[in-house]
Amino acid sequence: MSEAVIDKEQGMIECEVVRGDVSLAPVAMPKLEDFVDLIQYPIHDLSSAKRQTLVDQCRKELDAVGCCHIPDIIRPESIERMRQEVERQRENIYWSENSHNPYMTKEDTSLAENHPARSFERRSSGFVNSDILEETSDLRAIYDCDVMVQFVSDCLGVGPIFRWADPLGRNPYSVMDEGDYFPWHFDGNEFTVSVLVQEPIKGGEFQYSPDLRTPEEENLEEVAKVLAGDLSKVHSLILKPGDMQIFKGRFSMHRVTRVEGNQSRYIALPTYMRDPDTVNRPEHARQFYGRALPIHFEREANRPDDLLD
Ligand SMILES: O=C(O)CCC(=O)C(=O)O
Ligand SMILES: [Fe+2]
Repeated sequence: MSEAVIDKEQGMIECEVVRGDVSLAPVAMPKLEDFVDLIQYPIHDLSSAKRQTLVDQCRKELDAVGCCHIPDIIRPESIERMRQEVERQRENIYWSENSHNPYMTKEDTSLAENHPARSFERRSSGFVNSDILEETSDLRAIYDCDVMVQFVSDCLGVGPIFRWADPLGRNPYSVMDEGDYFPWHFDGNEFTVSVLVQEPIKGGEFQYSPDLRTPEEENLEEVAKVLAGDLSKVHSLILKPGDMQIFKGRFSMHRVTRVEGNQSRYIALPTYMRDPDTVNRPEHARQFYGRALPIHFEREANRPDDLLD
């Protein structure tokens, strides 16, 4: 649970993270300045001209190419703490070696053979699911902080937004070892923040086709073109550890190219939605995060839009 306090005179937001029973022995939780470079990026100070310039720039990039990139916003010490968390969680990673289509739905042979939902690619990658993040995890603190939610909302020009209700997918680490590949897909959530934690020696490049579909239009023809190898409208983003990107994963189809070399790629993925209740479809949860929970079945009929998924 977290609380943001807005000081109206100063226009400042303080981020206070409160968790569990306060009478228990205190746990050292990272504070905003422990993970964000607030000197270069004063995202906590609503009255700051520097913040406004940053938000304007992000909005422009999101409108132009469906994604914005903020270099070096997360402090190196925080990146190192997240890297160590992933290493400690190695044995708890859910690894997948399934084939999936861009919508994470089961094969439907009643569809035409050239329908994108019948195009399956093999994924090999893993997740440290959100439900097993450590209590003092920097990723958890970043996600719990209302300053971050407000900042992402301002950059997107969409508000209010909420942390995703999906207990597995809301803020996982995605892990890719040598040879792993994450195929083209749309996300179950609308907006994702990515923070690269460890870069591979080669490959592991994030590629996306901006705003390929809308809540009203699947745009199957263009989706099929990308799946067939037409990269003419595809963008690549080279991230460095500590960089942050914001992108619209439900509408921009994306993938991560094969990781080459013996250094794994780790990335933190806090996610956001316009509604506070929907979660992944059970099949999507199963394919991405290894299992579907009762909440995925209970809320299956409750969708954010009418898209295939
Ligand atoms: O690893 C990434 O950069 C993106 C992973 C991804 O697309 C996802 O988890 O849905
Ligand atoms: Fe994704």
